[in-house]
Amino acid sequence: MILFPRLYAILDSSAHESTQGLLAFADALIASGCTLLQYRNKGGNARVMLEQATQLRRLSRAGVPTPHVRLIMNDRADLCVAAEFDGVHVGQDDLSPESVRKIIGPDRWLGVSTHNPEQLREADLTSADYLAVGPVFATSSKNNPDPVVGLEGVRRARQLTRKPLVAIGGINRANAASAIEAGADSVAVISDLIRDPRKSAEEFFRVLR
Ligand code: TZP
Ligand code: MG
Repeated sequence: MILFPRLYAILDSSAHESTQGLLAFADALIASGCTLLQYRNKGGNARVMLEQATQLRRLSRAGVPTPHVRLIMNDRADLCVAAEFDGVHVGQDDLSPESVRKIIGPDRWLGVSTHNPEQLREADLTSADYLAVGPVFATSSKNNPDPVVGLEGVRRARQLTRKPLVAIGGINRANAASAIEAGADSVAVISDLIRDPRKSAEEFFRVLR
């Protein structure tokens, strides 16, 4: 069983004007103690993605000996391996978990997004290392989001799996503790980290203790 960080920060390339902006954002999060970050780029230009991912990898390995920072690639197993990331996160329309596993090998982390109990039960039977459930609350960070599952969806998910469970979608500093109380091990966040990543991450850590 893996020890799962309470805060799972998502670096969404569309929220940043440049690669430098994305890297500065990641740097602030790492400086605040974030040890699990996902790179998400729905633009889908593979070359840009690999370039940004490679720079994130370099950044995460630079500097003071902070605890190991895990970088997770959204959607793309090939780019995970190419950029020497630590794992991949896939949804219901991406490669299947077992296909991803063949590409990334036994040691990297594999996460799977689920939006209802059926998907969660199915994902629980795979070699996924953690499962995500959501959107827990309304979100504007995802195109065509599935229906909101609420805290009740988190509670139900908790009953269906022993894998680490990540709550995602509309999670902010005000409601994060409620997602953990409902049974999540971790919260994945895009928008509530954007404006002031350092302050925001520190506040997440404070409320998630
Ligand atoms: N999957 C379900 S909701 C979501 C994703 C990628 C977006 C989460 O972003 P935010 O801004 O934290 O609601
Ligand atoms: Mg996906």
